[in-house]
Amino acid sequence: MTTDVTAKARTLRAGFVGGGFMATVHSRAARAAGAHLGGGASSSAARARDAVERLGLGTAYASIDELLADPDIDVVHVCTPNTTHAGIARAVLEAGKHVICEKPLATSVADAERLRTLAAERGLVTAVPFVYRFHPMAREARARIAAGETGRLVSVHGAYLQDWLATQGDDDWRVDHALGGPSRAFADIGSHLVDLVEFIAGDRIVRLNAATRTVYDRRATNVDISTEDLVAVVVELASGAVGTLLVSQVAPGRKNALSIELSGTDASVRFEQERPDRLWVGRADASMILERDPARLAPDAARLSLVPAGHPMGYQDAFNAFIADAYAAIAGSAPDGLPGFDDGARAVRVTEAVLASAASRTWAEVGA
Ligand code: SOE
Repeated sequence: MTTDVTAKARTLRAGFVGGGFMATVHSRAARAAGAHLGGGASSSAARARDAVERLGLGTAYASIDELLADPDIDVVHVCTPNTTHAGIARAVLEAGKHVICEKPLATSVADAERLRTLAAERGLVTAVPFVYRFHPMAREARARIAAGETGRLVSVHGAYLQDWLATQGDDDWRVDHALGGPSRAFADIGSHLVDLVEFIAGDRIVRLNAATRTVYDRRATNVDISTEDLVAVVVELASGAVGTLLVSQVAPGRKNALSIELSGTDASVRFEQERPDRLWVGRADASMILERDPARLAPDAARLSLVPAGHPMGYQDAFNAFIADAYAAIAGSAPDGLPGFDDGARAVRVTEAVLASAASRTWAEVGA
């Protein structure tokens, strides 16, 4: 059954696959954007009923196929374990529906590229939640770099550190290669870091050299763990700038510490996800911290600034802005900076290069 994919006058109807933390965040954002929450599916009918009840999603579908066959669903949010993303996203597109798919979009470049091609052929809107792009101060950093304020980009210094897997007792489906895929820390959070660096810099990583470590090869329920707990990467960008990225899920005390610092010949900018309403602008003579104030921000940053100065914004706000833009794209507009399957595939390509470099202990070319 194919849904009419043209811009609709009626309220957008959203369906959800999965019922964990990300489905919760997606459904809150969908509600905030004014969608009708049509229903949910999961790996079993019982799990679907549970998710639908907890999240207030409407119909509990017995299967994903049943959800996809419902002509009343216009857009499907895919919030399932990593190795299932590509297959479900493909089925959504084949059902003629728009798709918002969690990262990693796929666990191989070949699968990600096939999805990209299919989405383009079908003319459907695709989105991947690289949501840190939606913090106003991240947009402000991007606008300042694009305007030439920082001069020629020379270096990039980024980190994404978490501790929810810091002890051997910590466990999760992401640790299981069969559900999480061949890369864990990098696919899960390194992908956000790469996306944000490239988005803010307006530049691309062209080659890299990575070292990975699996600190615990056994955890509470998972044994013979092959996926990485942490990764250190040296990168070269197309512009000639160089940089380092550290990605870890075993950094005690760090909850969701994504930070990026980009230095040009004239100035630096630094953005920290845990203090998202601030941007550090570094200069040799006088550095400053800009506090978010929509009246003083670049237009794109002001657009995403939902509340006035002094009223803090955070993670769910960024997510809400992402979903609002994805829905606006479905309604026919073209919001700047909406991450789609092109960007999802790009992150998969960088992830694959990280694993290849770490395995061979040599530099890896990232490709276009
Ligand atoms: C867990 O590492 C996680 O929820 C990621 O999967 C999200 O992408 C990130 O935004 C927060 O941490």
